[in-house]
Amino acid sequence: MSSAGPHLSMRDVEGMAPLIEQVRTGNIRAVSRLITLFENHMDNRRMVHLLNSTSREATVIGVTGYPGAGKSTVVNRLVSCYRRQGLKVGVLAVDISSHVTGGALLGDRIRMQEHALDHGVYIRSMATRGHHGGLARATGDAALVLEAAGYEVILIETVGVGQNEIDIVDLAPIVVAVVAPGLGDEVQAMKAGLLEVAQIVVVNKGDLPGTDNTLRDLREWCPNVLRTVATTGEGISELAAAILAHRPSRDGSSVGEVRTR
Ligand SMILES: Nc1nc2c(ncn2[C@@H]2O[C@H](COP(=O)(O)OP(=O)(O)O)[C@@H](O)[C@H]2O)c(=O)[nH]1
Ligand SMILES: [Mg+2]
Repeated sequence: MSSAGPHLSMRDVEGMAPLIEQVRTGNIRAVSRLITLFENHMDNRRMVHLLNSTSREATVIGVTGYPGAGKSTVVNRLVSCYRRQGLKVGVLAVDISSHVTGGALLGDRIRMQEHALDHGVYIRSMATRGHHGGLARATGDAALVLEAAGYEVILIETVGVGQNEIDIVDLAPIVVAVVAPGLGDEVQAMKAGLLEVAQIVVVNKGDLPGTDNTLRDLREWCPNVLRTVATTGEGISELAAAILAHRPSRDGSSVGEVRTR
């Protein structure tokens, strides 16, 4: 591709047809290349139109919550669970402040190693480039690429609920909020925000003291509160089933597309 600017010419986009064809066959290198193109040419809507015409149906799940709540551990377990059901799974780990969470991401990579040789799993971290809206768009575009490549479940991990959160509700029709017990005031403070975005609330680290209190507390606010111990896998198959049960019916809009409000 000749153009290096943010905008691609029509010729550039037409020249990508073979790449998109490879994506459709599930070619992992083509998937990576196309996601990188989206990251580098965020403003270009033409590529999205090309992809839209090739999209299938994926279940896109947002997983959000404070750092350390256990999101990555839960996601890793969900990947195994959906793989056992024979589903192809994509993971997009949205890294909003890489300088702070660099260590955590490294840990994530090590944890995800068990899926490294599984061709039914695609894992990618999406790093901040420019403003949050751009990151949200690139992540939505990446979800579209994965969907076109035949991934049936797409998990988007993002830090929240706070100011830095990308608008996960715009990307994922199902949002799972992960909290750890004993957060006290933190849980109180995030309750309202949680319930605004999450269909399912997970109290992870259910092996720790304070779990029952946190569960009771959250159940007064939200009908779907589950307990997990992601380190052992306890409660994960129930969570996986609850997520699929909450899959919204199709309204014709494309999954992963950033909706405008
Ligand atoms: N005790 C306990 N620790 C957990 C559980 N789930 C995750 N952890 C640990 O909590 C830490 C943070 O987990 P991580 O998945 O990276 O959290 P994230 O920042 O939300 O993605 C790691 O050391 C995990 O091993 C759990 O169910 N129980
Ligand atoms: Mg994480």
